[in-house]
Formats: sequence, C-alpha cells, structure tokens
Amino acid sequence: MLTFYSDETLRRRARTELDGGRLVVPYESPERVELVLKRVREVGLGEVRAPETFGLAPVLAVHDRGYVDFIAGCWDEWQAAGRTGEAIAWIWPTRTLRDDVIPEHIDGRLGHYAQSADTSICAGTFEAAMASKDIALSAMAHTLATGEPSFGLCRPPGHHAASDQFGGYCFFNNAAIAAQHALDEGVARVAVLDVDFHHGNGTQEIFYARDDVLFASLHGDPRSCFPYFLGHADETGRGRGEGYNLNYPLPAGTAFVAWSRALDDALRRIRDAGCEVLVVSLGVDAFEHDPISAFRLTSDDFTELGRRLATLGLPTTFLLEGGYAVEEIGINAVNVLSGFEA
Ligand code: Q9C
Ligand code: ZN
Repeated sequence: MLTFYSDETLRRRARTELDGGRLVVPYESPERVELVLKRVREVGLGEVRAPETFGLAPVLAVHDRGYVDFIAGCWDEWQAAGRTGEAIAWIWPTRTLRDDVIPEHIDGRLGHYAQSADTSICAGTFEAAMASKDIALSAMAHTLATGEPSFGLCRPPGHHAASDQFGGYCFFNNAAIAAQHALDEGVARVAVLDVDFHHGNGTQEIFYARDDVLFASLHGDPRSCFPYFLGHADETGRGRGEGYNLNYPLPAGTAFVAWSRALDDALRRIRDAGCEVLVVSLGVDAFEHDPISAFRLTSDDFTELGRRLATLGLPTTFLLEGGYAVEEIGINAVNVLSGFEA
C-alpha cells in the first residue's frame, strides 16, 4: 500500500495545550507521524511518496472562506497584537450571547472560530494543515486513479474540524476534503467510517444534510467523552441526509467484542447504502493504553479491524486522525493497514 507523507506537517510544533487547568506540551506531537512512518518502513508496507499540492479550492469546497482566512492569518494577527504565548481561545458565543456578528478583535475572532481551548495556534499551524490536506487529497487521488488502497499520514488530524471551526487538534477536515474530492471526480456516494475514539463532530456537521456521504462513527459516548456536545445515537441526518449519519456511542471501557459489533453494523450499513469509495478516519486512540481515551482495543485488535474493513471490497483511503500512546501508535496504525492487505 502506498503511503503519503511530508515533513511539512512537522511545521506545527505547539508548546501549549490547556489540559486540566494546566498548560502542558500537546498530546498531538510531531513525533506521532515520524513514528508511524518508521513503522511503515519497518514492516515494508510499500512506497512512501510525497504529496502533490492542490491549493485552497478543495479546502473551500467544505470549509467557509472566512474561516480559512482566519486560520491562514491567525498567527500573524496574534503576534501583531503583541502576544507572547500561543493563540488560545478563551471566550465564546455561548448560549446567552450572539453568534451572528463576527468580532474584529483577534480574541473575539478566536472565540468565533474555535470550538475548544485545547488547540493552540502557533507558527506553522496553517502550513502544516495545508500539507495535511494535500496528503489526504493525494491519497484519495491515488485510490481513485488505481482502485488501490492508500494511507495518508495526515497531521494535524481533521475530524473535529467543522465547516467554520477548529478544535480537538484539528484545523482542516482532511477526511471531508478527500471525500468531497472523490465526489467531485465523479463518485456518486462515499462512506466515511470514523474509528477514532472521539466522535468526528466536524465530519458529521459538514455532511449532515447530504446523502452523497454516509458518515459512520464509533466513539466514546459524548455524555462522558470529548467533544461532549455531539455524537449521540439520535443524530441521524437532516433533510435528504436523513439516514446517512450513523453514530455508535459506546461506554468507557469498551473492548473489541462490543466495539466490533458496532463496527459490523456500520459495515453492513455502508454496504447497504451502495457506497463506492471508503474513507477511513483512522484514529488509533481506541487503544487500551491511550493516555486521553477510554476504550480497550489491543494492538492485535487493530489488525482484525483492518481485515474486517477489507471485506467491504471498496477502494479505500486511510487517513491518520488521533492516537496518543506514542510508543505504540506506529504498530497500531500499521496493523490496520497490514490486516487490510492480508
Ligand atoms: N486537554 C483527536 O483525536 N482532548 N482529537 C482534550 C484536554 C481533546 C482528540 C483534552 C481530544 C481531541 C483527533
Ligand atoms: Zn481522537
């Protein structure tokens, strides 16, 4: 299987994440992709290729123009305001405030475009996000051209990024951008299967009212897990999108037996919907030792996940999302890909 990778993703090296009232070194670190790349090479998964550049048009196909401009200019604006730390949102248009007038001040704009305070913006964030979506697009382009599976070593991840919001370490929604690209190339219906521990709220929001993308997500129940405010089972889609959004919220402590029952149901629904291409939002934070998650998948379970995905027989693009047990991230991500090819 071909892997797409770029050093440009390493240009985001945030120093701060607000975590339990402290500023810590972010869980979403540059070494994550370096370790996965190392494992790809160790097991001889296949060629590692640099991405093509696709520009902003495919980003603007799923994200709001004002939002993209904000991500592009935030760091400069923040520095122009004389700030020394990284850009962190701290006020939001919550229930009792107005959200229809976008502020001019950088602090207000940050609150408008942020969904959580865990994700600081620093030098290189926009450049890394651009490289990440180019990796996703290149992987999808390869799958479309050849029918062969591909792996996009995306970083930063994407699935929490909504049409006009960043958060959960995500800026551009790589999976949504790749799925939309497939549609624009003539595919009639794409499935996005999100196996990251966290609900893919951004992907859900982007495609919620549409029937050309089936979104299915297995995740920690939002009653007790990030992102807390989306991902319930009764979110089934809107308008013509009704029935094309499938959430499988699962309790903390879920292990592979229960997890894979939800997986098999999602695979059946993907089959029944006649999807022609599969995008896998491949977070490996469902791993038993993930430091910020609560499922109990083992490294071997990830291999079995890959095997079951292959039973769909669809052209498939895997895009890296979360996974923070840095020691094992390479093993777990590559186990899925090896299982798929077995
Ligand atoms: N600092 C992905 O897996 N956790 N994002 C915040 C408090 C947010 C995870 C913890 C988790 C986001 C792509
Ligand atoms: Zn996650």
